[in-house]
Amino acid sequence: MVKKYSGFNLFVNSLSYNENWQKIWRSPQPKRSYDIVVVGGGGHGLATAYYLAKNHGMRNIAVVEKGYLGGGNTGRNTTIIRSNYLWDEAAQLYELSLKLWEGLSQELNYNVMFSQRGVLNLGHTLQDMRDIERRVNANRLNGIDGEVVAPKRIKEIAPLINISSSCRYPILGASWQPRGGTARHDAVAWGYARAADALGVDIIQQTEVTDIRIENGRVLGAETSKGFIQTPKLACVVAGHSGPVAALAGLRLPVESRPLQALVSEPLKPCLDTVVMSNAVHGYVSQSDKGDLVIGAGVDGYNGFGQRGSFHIIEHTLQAICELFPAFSRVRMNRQWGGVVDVCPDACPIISKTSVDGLYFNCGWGTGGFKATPGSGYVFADTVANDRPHRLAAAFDIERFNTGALIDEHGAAGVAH
Ligand code: FAD
Ligand code: PYC
Repeated sequence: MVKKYSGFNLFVNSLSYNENWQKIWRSPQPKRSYDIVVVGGGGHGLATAYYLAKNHGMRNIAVVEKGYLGGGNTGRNTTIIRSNYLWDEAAQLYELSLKLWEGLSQELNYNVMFSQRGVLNLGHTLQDMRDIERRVNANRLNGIDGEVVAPKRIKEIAPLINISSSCRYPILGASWQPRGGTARHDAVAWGYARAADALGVDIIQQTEVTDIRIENGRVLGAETSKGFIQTPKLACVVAGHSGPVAALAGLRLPVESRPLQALVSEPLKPCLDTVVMSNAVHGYVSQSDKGDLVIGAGVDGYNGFGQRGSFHIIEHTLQAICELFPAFSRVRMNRQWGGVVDVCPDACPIISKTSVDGLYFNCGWGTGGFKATPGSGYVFADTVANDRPHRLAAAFDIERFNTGALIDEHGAAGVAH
């Protein structure tokens, strides 16, 4: 039951450094065995556990997280949500996700602050505009909202943007997805965690999976920093750490881990109530509910696991943002950070069984997996529960790297890899 707090209680509890506050999920010690262990307590792992419990009636599940919930890319991303991908397979998966976002606060009874403020993907060259037209047409054939808009309309949507034709990369148009937007990243992790915990899922933080025990081609369980946990099904959702975790099972995944940075400004009065992305000048920006400008760009140009990036990327990103929004050149930046994203050669995820029975991977979301959190958890839970790909996950099986049936979404990924 959710405890009610009066204003006085709130005041007293604030002085207790949260000690008396009701915890919104339990922190159990790991049991000796579970029916399924999900490795990784980011949004995707927590959503997977939630849908395993909710849609598949499974109760004996653990989520094992080496740090704290959402401390990976989930809590480090710029929270842009859209479903305007080019190819049917990707568009349908991201659109499932967008539909789930539309009811997620109600579903979880937790405000994930999903805000459908629309997303503009700008075009600066004739080739950009051809690509945008092709993508918008493909989206509409898939029943996904989208239109091609001209600079005048872009200026109405984002009045501070510079649509002058005399700048270095003039804006020629954009794709506009009104149902796209943003959500509050840590609320997504916490909302799924609370709902999963209420269905009996054990959420175990500060516990690293250090080895995967396999016998006769089957998973037996995971060695962790809190001891061995037996399980017939291990579902790995560890984003930038997918390569090293797969190596624990002797597997090599077609992913590369790269730093991806973001930064936020000092808080401003409301001045941008949509999301603007530009692949050509290379930056994206939205304004958070606190007023900060939330800004990002492309991945750093080298592989690595450090959650930081190179200074020249920050400089380049801010040049791009100032080119689009000259007024922002006077804004001071507050904080900068990096995450580690796992990038597949076709800029699409892997949602898949593996050659080891009972071992599953959901990874390779690269720079764009936050938007997919609900849909990814939904189809991965179904895949793991039934030991066969969900209909919308089938095209994302790891086998595509053997068959060559790649789904090239570099264009729609909107962020350079
Ligand atoms: P994570 O949140 O990274 O969770 C994986 C978890 O696994 C981590 O918490 C980690 O600690 C844990 N883990 C790793 N190894 C182990 C182990 N051995 N044992 C136990 N636990 C382990 N996507 C968008 O759609 N829109 C955006 O605007 C966007 N912007 C981005 C901006 C930045 C700066 C970054 C870094 C990413 C961005 N992304 C964006 C991508 C998005 O953040 C990710 O694709 C998504 O959050 C991945 O979620 P996840 O739950 O799979 O991974
Ligand atoms: O995939 O839309 C996206 C995105 C925006 C910023 C980072 N990724």
